Amino acid sequence: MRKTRLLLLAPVVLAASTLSPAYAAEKLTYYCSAQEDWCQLMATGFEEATGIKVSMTRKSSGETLAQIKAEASNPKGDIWWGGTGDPHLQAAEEGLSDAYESPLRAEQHDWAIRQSESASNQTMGIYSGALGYGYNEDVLKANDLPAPQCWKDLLKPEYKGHVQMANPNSSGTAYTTLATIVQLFGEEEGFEFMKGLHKNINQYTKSGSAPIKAAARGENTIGIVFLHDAVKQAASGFPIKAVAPCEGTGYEIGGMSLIKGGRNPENARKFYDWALQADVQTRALEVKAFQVMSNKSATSSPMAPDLASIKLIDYDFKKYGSSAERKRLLKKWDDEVSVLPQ
Ligand code: S7P
Repeated sequence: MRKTRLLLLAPVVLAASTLSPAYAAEKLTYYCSAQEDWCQLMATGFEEATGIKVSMTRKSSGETLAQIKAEASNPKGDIWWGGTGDPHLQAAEEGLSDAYESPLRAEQHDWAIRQSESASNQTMGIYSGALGYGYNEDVLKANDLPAPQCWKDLLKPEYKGHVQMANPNSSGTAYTTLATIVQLFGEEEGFEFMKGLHKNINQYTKSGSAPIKAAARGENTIGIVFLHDAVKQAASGFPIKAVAPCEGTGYEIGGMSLIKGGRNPENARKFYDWALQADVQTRALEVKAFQVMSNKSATSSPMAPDLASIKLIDYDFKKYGSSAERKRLLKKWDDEVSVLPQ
């Protein structure tokens, strides 16, 4: 009889503790769209630094945006860290993120602050990196293929079945590719390029870095990815060569946003400030993440792609990160490119 009463009381006690501020102060629900190992390093680093328990979900940039939208009436996440800036800008425009100005702001590069200002401080630039592709030198040689150097080389018939990229709906990397090609060649020629490329694609993956990981394993030849993701594979000992395409290329400003209506807003701001520190950003090198970090004092590796030596386009983040343009381009790609026979 006594036992039953105790059991009945237990859920009540649990519910009360869930609501108590002391309990809430120890949690953070963290959505991450960078590479899994970097996401994990940030989660454990923050837990060690603060004692706050982190619950992490890793998904690609487009997928995370879709999840935050789906949860908007009952938000589950507190902070979204990493992933390309365009979907973070779209989240800001759609009122899914909160404005915040960190005390660490003055330590950040101008490009990171500009990204934030362009979205009324509802997102923040945390790293930058150029788009391009990488190929497996051994697989290329084994197939007697020439080394590609330009975007347009990827349209050549000899590369049929040798090129892989992600699906731009799920992947921020692939959406950056689509927006880059449109900005580089104009919309009409850009879509002709995407249709020509489609003929050579062996698979559209869900995650942006999957094509270069497959190339590293020898299961693919050329992967369209951010250059730092190709360099990561080379630095891990795989025969991967990174290519900054001869015509010029786009780039990303990776984002961080506070999720509107998150249950632990104070802890989310703690994470935000912590993630902007130079020493925290320098730790990216431990997992071979070779982006240019937003904090001006973060250390970069000599292996990191040198953005100053790459022909970068003036990527229009405002336009291509806007909700209407991103939706329009993705629909057009779905309707006119992905449905074509290969
Ligand atoms: O951390 C590496 C990186 O390439 O991953 C992010 C990427 O958007 C995540 O993958 P998806 O393409 O699948 O969204 C980039 O922001 C980042 O540089």
